[in-house]
Amino acid sequence: MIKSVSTTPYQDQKPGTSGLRKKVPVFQQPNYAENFIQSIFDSLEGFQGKCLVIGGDGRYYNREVIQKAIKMAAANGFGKVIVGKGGILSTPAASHIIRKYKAFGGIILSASHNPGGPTEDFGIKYNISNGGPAPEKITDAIYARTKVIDTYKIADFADVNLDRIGKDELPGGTILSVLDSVEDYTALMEELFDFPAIRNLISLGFRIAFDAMSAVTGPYAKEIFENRLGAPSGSVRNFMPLPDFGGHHPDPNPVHAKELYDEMMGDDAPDFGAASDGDGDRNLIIGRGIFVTPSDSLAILAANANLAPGYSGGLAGIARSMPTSGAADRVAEKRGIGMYETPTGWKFFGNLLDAGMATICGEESAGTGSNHVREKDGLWAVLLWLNILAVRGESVQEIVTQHWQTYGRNYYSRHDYEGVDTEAANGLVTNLRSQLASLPGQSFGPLKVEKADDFAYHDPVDKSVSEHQGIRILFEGGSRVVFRLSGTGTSGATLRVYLERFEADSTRHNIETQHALADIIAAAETIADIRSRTGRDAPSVIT
Ligand code: G16
Repeated sequence: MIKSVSTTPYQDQKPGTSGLRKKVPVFQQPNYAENFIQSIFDSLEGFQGKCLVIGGDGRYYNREVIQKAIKMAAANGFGKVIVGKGGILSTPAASHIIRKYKAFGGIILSASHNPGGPTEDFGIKYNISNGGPAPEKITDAIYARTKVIDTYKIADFADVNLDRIGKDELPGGTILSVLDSVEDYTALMEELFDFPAIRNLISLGFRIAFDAMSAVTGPYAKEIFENRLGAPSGSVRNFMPLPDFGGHHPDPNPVHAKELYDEMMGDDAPDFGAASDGDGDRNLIIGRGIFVTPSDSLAILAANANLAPGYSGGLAGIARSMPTSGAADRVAEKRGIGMYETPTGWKFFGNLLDAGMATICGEESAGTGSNHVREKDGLWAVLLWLNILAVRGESVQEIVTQHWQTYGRNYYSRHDYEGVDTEAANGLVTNLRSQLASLPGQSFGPLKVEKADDFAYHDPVDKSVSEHQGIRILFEGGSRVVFRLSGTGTSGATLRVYLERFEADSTRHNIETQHALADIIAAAETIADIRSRTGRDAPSVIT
């Protein structure tokens, strides 16, 4: 039986960089999740009888919302619902399942790298039939709908069994299929990468340490690294997905994966360290004694991708988000392939990938991926690194150093000021905007501003325009600082300050990063007045 339930709208359901993210108690308000899910369905056309994929990263409240989403999908007329076993799908696996089973779209429940638990974060996002996050046109329509919604539809049947793999017909006729995506995902990875070469490398004693951060990639990583590639048991750590990620931030960076980082910097470090985040789309790459920045990782993967079977024909082009360093641009230039600069948010890569203009994409926020799915993919990045290491037979350190010698080094760092008062953060951005016209020509220490703007993206495929995507201050000589407010935080505002300096001279490639960027850090402070406006003496996180 289908029920139509009266509801009242919430005014705060605007999707951010990647869907709607809020604290769990916000999602637990009456009809909060239902309103948003119905608003998604109300913004779509033509899904009657079609298939919807539903899965999440297993965080606290995942199971409850999955049950609601299944009942609402059935009531709204979807003919089939595919759900991950236990309600769990990593974000890249969800993208793959949508594509493989030609679904109409998918609902992904995740707040990515944000902490989980009864008072922590939760999120819902919608992905379209190409497997990628809905473009702004759709997220804008969803938001508009949330503001006026007055009813939602839900089927009145008992909770379904999410733990039994197989198919069932739900009352009303919708087919429910529960599957274990590890098999499908692993098969895709085996097509792209030279598993025998990696297995051989590992059999020769190459040691890997993968930290699943008590999050969704654990079962995938165990299967791939230990069972298929032969890494000794224990190579994959924290592999049991937990609803609160063991109380940690499942954010793969040197700060939140500190134990792994310290081990990789210590004596007797493994050869290769890596981690992934809450929903499996981000990655951290560390060699023995060297952390690889996500921007460098993108450039190195793009320069060497042809060593993996899935990319042996070369790349059509590379895309990166605007705040990501220009390291990949140098690779694209040398190879004579397309280079695209998009706003922050994986959704902006979808059109370029669908049009065959870009093959590999990446972001400074630890996301890298390719045209194999339409999400960034943590394990994919780790496997491409392993494939390159297996073929080249060199260490991470050697590969990175040689890359810098060939292309120059883009020193790069991001300073985050988290939980800043929203008004203060907005004031800081407004103040920066008001300076854009007067900054060019001004000097800050040794740096002279060449150009300053508020980044706007003109999508070359659908011609849509996205404005106000970050304040860029470009200095003569190629250094720059970018300021933007995060679109994924759930408390107050997070100011992100992205700092970059290019160094061609290889005798100057071993400077400590913060030291190498000191002039730019000082200029950023003077221009934006960060300390007095945020009331903070220092960033909360430096990566
Ligand atoms: C999401 C988006 C990414 C973006 C990141 C950070 O990642 O998919 O494209 O780079 O947020 O965004 P912001 O700087 O606005 O916080 P994830 O891994 O959180 O889904």
